[in-house]
Amino acid sequence: MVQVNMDTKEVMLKLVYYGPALSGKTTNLQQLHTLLNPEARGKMVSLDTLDDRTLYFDCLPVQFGTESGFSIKIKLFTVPGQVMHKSTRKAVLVGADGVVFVADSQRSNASANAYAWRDMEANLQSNGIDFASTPKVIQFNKRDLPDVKTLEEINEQWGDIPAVPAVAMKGEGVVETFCELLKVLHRNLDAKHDFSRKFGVTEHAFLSNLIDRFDESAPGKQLESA
Ligand SMILES: Nc1nc2c(ncn2[C@@H]2O[C@H](COP(=O)(O)OP(=O)(O)OP(=O)(O)O)[C@@H](O)[C@H]2O)c(=O)[nH]1
Ligand SMILES: [Mg+2]
Repeated sequence: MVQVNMDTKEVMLKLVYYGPALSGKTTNLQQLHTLLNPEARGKMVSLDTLDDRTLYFDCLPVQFGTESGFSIKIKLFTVPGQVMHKSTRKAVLVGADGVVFVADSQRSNASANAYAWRDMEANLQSNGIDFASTPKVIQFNKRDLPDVKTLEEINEQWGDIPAVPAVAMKGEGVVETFCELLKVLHRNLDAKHDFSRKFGVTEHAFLSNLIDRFDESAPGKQLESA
């Protein structure tokens, strides 16, 4: 869980976007790549098929500094959602510090979401990562499509786990989802390393440093900085 190197003042995080096939995991990383300032992100690598289905993973490095001199280095990954890529999904989850579960909000996708959720839980556990304490956020994507579950239904079903509605294709909810996971992760760092007190990186400082790296026009930026 969460590597902190005190000598170099670096925090290294691996975050994985998980979910059923075609839910929009790759789209989330593509949007983050577009919305982040070039100095805050590296090259996005996608290992996919000719028709853009993820075959192994996508990877996007994100990096930002804090006033107290810490460098936060994040590697974002996606898994391939198609059922047949089970062993690849497990391999991508190795060493994950947090997950975004990208669900497809359409009612017709409810069982695919549930299957992928159980698959994620099993793969985390078999990698020796405790599912219950893993920081996680659910994104309910594709809110633009007809016959999607209402937000009330979603809250009722998914309880305490933070849920963010999104239209990833348009960039809506993408920044919010990422920031929500980092909030949960900061709390984790606090619990483990007493991060805020020892190193002067409060939750607000942590998030505002990240939000500053997004383009002015990024959906969610104004909301988050308010
Ligand atoms: N209508 C709609 N389509 C979306 C949205 N987000 C993504 N899509 C589309 O859904 C399709 C699949 O998106 P991807 O991001 O490739 O899905 P994925 O989860 O990476 O799929 P796999 O790699 O196969 O697991 C693409 O055609 C996207 O343009 C959305 O918010 N609304
Ligand atoms: Mg993909």
